[in-house]
Amino acid sequence: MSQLVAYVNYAVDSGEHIERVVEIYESADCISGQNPRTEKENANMKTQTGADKKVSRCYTITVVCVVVLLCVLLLAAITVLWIKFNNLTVERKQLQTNNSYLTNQRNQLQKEKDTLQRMLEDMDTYTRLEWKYFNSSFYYISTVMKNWTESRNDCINRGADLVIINSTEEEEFIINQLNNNEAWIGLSDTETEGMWKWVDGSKLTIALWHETEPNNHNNNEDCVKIETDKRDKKWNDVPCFNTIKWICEKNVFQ
Ligand code: GN1
Ligand code: CA
Repeated sequence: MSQLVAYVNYAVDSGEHIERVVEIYESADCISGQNPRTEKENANMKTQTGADKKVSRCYTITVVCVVVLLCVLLLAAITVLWIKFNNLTVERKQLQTNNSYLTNQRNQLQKEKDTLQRMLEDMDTYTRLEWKYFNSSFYYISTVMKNWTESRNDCINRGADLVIINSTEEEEFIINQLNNNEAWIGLSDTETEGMWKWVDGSKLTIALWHETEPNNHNNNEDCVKIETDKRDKKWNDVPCFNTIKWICEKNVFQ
């Protein structure tokens, strides 16, 4: 049902011309088919249609404005998010770089910690075993006598090796510990005659031979002992099968 407002003219007794408004409710179908509008009705309808158009235009403009505003806001939001995303990407790359750097640092520190831990444990162990400490190394002087190879094996079994002498200070320290005895040191030319090598494969850094040594006496002297009981307390090459005491060395950094 729709509402139709109609103006009806009445002639009354007093001769006055009165207009009354009558509200008629009827179906739209009925209006279109059976009751053609009067001119006034049509004019009124036109007036209403114009107002509707204005309202409609106003509504359209409002909707367009809102849509444009929303688009602008959306664009702004996308731009802000894009900038933030790029910043986060850069930040993430930096964090990844930092992370790998810190991971390396941590691994390195972990290795250093393990080394120091092992050193402390070694120091504790060799101190309890009453090995003598000098300049980052512990020294053990045997109480029994063996040939050069067996002596070396004994040192290895103790977590060490035959002593390697790198300085006159170290030599003096060892001589003081030997108490006028002689002992094997970790020097030999078993592989090639005359090519003296320490047990770690290194060559001589200092040569503390007695003045007439090494002489490879009887062409059978490939192993070296340190002599403190006679002459000038220095090195002499002798047969490797001789049995004497020996000196082991454990460097805390190895
Ligand atoms: C000789 O003299 P003695 O025993 O201290 C030799 C050494 C040999 C050693 C072998 C001057 O020393 O070179 O290694 O025998 N000394 C000389 O036992 O020939
Ligand atoms: Ca000799």
